[in-house]
Amino acid sequence: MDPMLNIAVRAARAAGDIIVRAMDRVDLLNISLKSRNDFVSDVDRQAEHEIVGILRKAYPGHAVLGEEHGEQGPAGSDHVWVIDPLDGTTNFLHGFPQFSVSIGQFYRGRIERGVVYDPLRQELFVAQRGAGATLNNRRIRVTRQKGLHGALLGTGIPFKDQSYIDPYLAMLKSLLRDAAGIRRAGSAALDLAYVACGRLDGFWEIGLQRWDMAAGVLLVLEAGGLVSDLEGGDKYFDTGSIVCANPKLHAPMLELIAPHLTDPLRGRPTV
Ligand code: 2AM
Ligand code: CA
Repeated sequence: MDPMLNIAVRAARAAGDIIVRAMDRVDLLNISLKSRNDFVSDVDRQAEHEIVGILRKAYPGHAVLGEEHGEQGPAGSDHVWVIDPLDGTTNFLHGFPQFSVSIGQFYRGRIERGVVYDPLRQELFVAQRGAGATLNNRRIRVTRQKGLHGALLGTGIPFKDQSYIDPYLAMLKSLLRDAAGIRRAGSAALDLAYVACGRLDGFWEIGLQRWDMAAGVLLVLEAGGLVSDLEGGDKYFDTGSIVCANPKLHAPMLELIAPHLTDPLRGRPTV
């Protein structure tokens, strides 16, 4: 395996071990609120500390951007690791078994490597630009689902700023008319991984952070899918809004989303 991916996988598994070990003592954890409905626990911080330690030891010249500790390492490095130590913290704190570790590696601003790890199911999703995407070492691909009829979609419901709830619900209403079903599982990184491996036909969400998306975006692209912002452009990392699906389903999803776009949604909503 590519040496950088190898390190990323080791770091993701180490963080996953910390998370799983903590699962049966969630009631003893120190939990605080970062902002409305946005929780963080000791486990998030410990898992991030572990990942950063492994990455920085292997690559002291690389920078790291983590959800909990922000930026570390040399400023201006060409290599930046973008990590979410526990994606789906709310699920984790409720014992709802859907969360993941997400590690993406950028070179000169472009995502090159991505690892999403589900420590409960021990499912390891890995992607490298130009080299495809795998789940537990087996090649994965997006589905061939042609349109919305019969499609299974994933999404995220805005949880912070309620002012986005109306346009979001209008989108949801349009999409669920034809879809076979819509799931809100609570870990954006895993949702993206599920699109990549064909468990979901498509996914959209507004107000994500770079660390929620980085690795998952590359998984979808390398599995043959399309990724865009709500308007079909490539500003998903800047706007935090994302639509992804197999190439045949992506345009029909954008078409149903377009009538409900408001000006704030074209920018960077903090949902
Ligand atoms: P997090 O657990 O790393 O914060 C799904 O909507 C995404 O939003 C998840 O990737 C999750 O990442 C983030 N999120 C933060 N707070 C949330 C909440 N209260 N409910 C659902 N998702 C939340
Ligand atoms: Ca996250």
